Amino acid sequence: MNDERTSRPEWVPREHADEFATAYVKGSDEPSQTAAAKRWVKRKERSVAEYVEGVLNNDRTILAQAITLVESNAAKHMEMAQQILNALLPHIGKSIRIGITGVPGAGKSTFIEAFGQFLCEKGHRVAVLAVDPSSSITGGSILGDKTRMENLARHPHAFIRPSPSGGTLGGVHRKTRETMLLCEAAGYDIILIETVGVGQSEFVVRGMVDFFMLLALTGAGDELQGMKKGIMELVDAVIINKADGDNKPKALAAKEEYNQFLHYLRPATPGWETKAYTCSALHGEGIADIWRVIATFVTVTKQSGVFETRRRHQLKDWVYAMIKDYLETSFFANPRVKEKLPLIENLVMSGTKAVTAAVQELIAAYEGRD
Ligand SMILES: Nc1nc2c(ncn2[C@@H]2O[C@H](COP(=O)(O)OP(=O)(O)O)[C@@H](O)[C@H]2O)c(=O)[nH]1
Ligand SMILES: [Mg+2]
Repeated sequence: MNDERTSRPEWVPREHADEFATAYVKGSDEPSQTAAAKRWVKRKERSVAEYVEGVLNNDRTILAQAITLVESNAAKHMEMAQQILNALLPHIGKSIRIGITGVPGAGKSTFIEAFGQFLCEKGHRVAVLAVDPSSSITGGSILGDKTRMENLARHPHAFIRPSPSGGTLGGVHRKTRETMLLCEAAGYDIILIETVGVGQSEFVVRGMVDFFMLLALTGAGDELQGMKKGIMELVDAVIINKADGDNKPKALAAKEEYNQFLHYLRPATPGWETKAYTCSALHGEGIADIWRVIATFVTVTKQSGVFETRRRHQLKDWVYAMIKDYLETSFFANPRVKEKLPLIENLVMSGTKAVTAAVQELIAAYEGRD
């Protein structure tokens, strides 16, 4: 009776097995994988035209699937993603792109939750993306953020996508940029990009947004010293967050301090004076003022042409960034280079081989001239 396909449930006592009429047919050992595979088959059946139509109709499921294609490293998916993006080209670029950086704990996610809801209530459609190079190592630090953006995530006019994981910063760069374009085609007119400011990520985000802001805390003196040199020259506004309760006087003092400091710096955007402002993301205070600042920025820079010029340069820079990323990946993935690298590295470190000679040898190996 106990053939291969039927089994007794675990709770049936072995010695009384015959008294129980219960038996079940063994299923697959990996039901979830089967389900995922089925979904994948279904997804694969979608044509480029269906993706394009779905994104343009702001079908969130199809938008999310199109983003998954963009995030995939498989050549087949990349090819399809490019066809989709090409078809969507006339519908992109019509949003305001805003980048937000700051140390962990500055309140970026809390700010985005408050700011995003404020914008949705004003009738905007808001997409929230993240550039988080650490997520590929830690397995996604944005996960905690998503729960913090609970209210915004539930809003029908908001779309939140965590940072793509894995790969080089260049890879994350491409994926985030293309995700942004898909969101624009889907009708999101405000794009918020959060970054933790690790490594080069603030340069990457500055290179894809119109307006870039730093979320700071009180105690500007300490913070300015600890902060990476140059960040202040990248931003269009410094927002002193947590200006509430006992912290408020300190926040106002910090604002003055930042303003004095900013006065001596070259502004990030020609014709725009970078200034400090205060807000309380937690209590939603100062949020409307920050939106007014951004709206003024957009008007001023569109009138002067700086807005459009920056976008054009960003496109050009993107071409070069992608070429560099491609070449770097291709170089280190080259089997000849891989074979030679550890030995040459050792020779250089032990002082037996000069750096330039080592590099020339590796490049020769890469180009097949060795
Ligand atoms: N008092 C106060 N706390 C805040 C404010 N904004 C954020 N926080 C708190 O600061 C902590 C870090 O916030 P979070 O948004 O996760 O920071 P992130 O790491 O920059 O994304 C959380 O405990 C927040 O509740 C604020 O305006 N006032
Ligand atoms: Mg966060």
